[in-house]
Amino acid sequence: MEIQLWRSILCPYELAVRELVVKFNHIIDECRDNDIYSPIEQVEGRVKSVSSILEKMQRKHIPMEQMEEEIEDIAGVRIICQFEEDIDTVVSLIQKRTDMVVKSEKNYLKHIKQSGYRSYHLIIYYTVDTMQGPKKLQAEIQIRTMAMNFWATIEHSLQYKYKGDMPEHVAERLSKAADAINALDREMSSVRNEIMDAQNSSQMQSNLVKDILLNIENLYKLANKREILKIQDEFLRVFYTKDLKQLERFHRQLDIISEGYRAQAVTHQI
Ligand code: 0O2
Repeated sequence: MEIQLWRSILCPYELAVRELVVKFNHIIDECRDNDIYSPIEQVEGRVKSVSSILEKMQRKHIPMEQMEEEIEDIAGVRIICQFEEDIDTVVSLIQKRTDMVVKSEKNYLKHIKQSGYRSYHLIIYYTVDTMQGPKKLQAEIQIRTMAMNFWATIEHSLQYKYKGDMPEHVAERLSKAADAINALDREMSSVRNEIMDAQNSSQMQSNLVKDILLNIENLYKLANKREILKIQDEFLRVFYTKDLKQLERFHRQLDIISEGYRAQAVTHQI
């Protein structure tokens, strides 16, 4: 196949990966804006390299004309979660979406691969709009925890190094490392609620501070400087107490004060 043809075949897959990464990152943003814990920690995407596609076609005896149907992971997105429990949440989020249709699922958490590999895979149909019109294509979504990702990244590099012929002693050490990763995920899950609480509080605090500062900034146009300085001092005092409840109370009070000033400004205009 000519290089030019590869480019035009892979171009819609580039678009699909970019769109999917934006969409999954948007879930993180939505959660942050609403002070909700995000089941997604990080999103990565890639289009499979031509050499990797060719290698897979040779290994699986796939003819060129069936490449797009048979190679399901030309577009690949990886979703990294903090905890194993988050993986199920992300899977149901994807299943419920109207812009992605699940073709198949592989649960390597329940059926751990012999190498020790753990991850949840979904093959989806996704439609992109190109200059030639809509194109429905397939994409693979891998969902795993940070710990699983750490192991898989290293194991993948070693597989590449040994070209599928990994020495027994290396495979054995990787298998032991996979057990340790599994234990780590379980251990982290046992303190999940505490970690989530801490992260939610920190996100809540940062959203409150953002709101309060915006409110104070707006007051500069309406209130006198002395009053604003007093509010600022009070904000700093409350902030340094590190007490979220006090910060919430201050936020509510500031809202009432701002509302009063806004009403006064409207009355003056009339
Ligand atoms: P890359 O470089 O990640 O794009 P297969 O027959 O195993 O090649 P299949 O049946 O199409 O692939 O699907 P499967 O088993 O779900 O694996 C697809 C992808 O999952 C692989 O892509 C890897 O990314 C990942 N994966 C599967 N098994 C392992 C494993 O044992 N270790 C690691 N590190 N990753 C794994 P590719 O094709 O390898 O390419």
